[in-house]
Amino acid sequence: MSLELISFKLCPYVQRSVITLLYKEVPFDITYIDLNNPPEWFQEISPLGKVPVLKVNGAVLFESAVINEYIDETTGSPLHPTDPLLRAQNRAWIEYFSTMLMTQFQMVNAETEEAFEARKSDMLSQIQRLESQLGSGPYFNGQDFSLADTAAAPIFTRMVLMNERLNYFDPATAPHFDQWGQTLLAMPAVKNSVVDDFDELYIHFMKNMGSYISSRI
Ligand SMILES: N[C@@H](CCC(=O)N[C@@H](CS)C(=O)NCC(=O)O)C(=O)O
Repeated sequence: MSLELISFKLCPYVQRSVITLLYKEVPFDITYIDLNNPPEWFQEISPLGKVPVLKVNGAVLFESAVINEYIDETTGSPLHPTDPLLRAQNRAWIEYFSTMLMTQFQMVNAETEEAFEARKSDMLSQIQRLESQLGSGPYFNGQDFSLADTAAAPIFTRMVLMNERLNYFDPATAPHFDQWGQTLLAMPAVKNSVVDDFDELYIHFMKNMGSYISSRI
């Protein structure tokens, strides 16, 4: 099976698929594009103009949750739970993590202090709701690493860099969430899921957004 992942270096949704592929030790090629100036071939194959796109022997898949399930179903032992109720719950939480990623982006993008504070408050509420869902770990479902973990890890990759500079989240307020993040960030599949200069690129991105936080980074 030939797999080619179409990526943008800073995209958290692509990162989810990279984590799944690395964790399952599946060989793949990765092609980076500039989303500000997407090539014509990409616009032709990506129905929503978004990454990730996964080309499977030339066939196109899009949407990170769908791509991850496809990778999971066709390689190695499944990461998604086998119990249908737990699997459905995991799918719902994966959607929740997508909302958190969007809130995180809105924090970066907020033009005014007021808008930033509103999005920060959304993020902290979302963390609290998630905290009440988490057990003692180490993973989202307890002992078993799953697609829910691969979908949540990109939140932590960015949150660490933001929080070092903006100090908006106190780990003591959500200890399970914090511990879970530390566990995920220590995993080789997560560490290696971004480009080597990711931190510099993300900080540059925040600084040059022209948003409220740009001057505070
Ligand atoms: N729901 C999509 C979201 C993907 C997404 O928003 N990708 C962003 C980059 S991180 C994108 O390609 N944006 C380009 C655009 O919206 O034009 C998924 O989970 O794959």
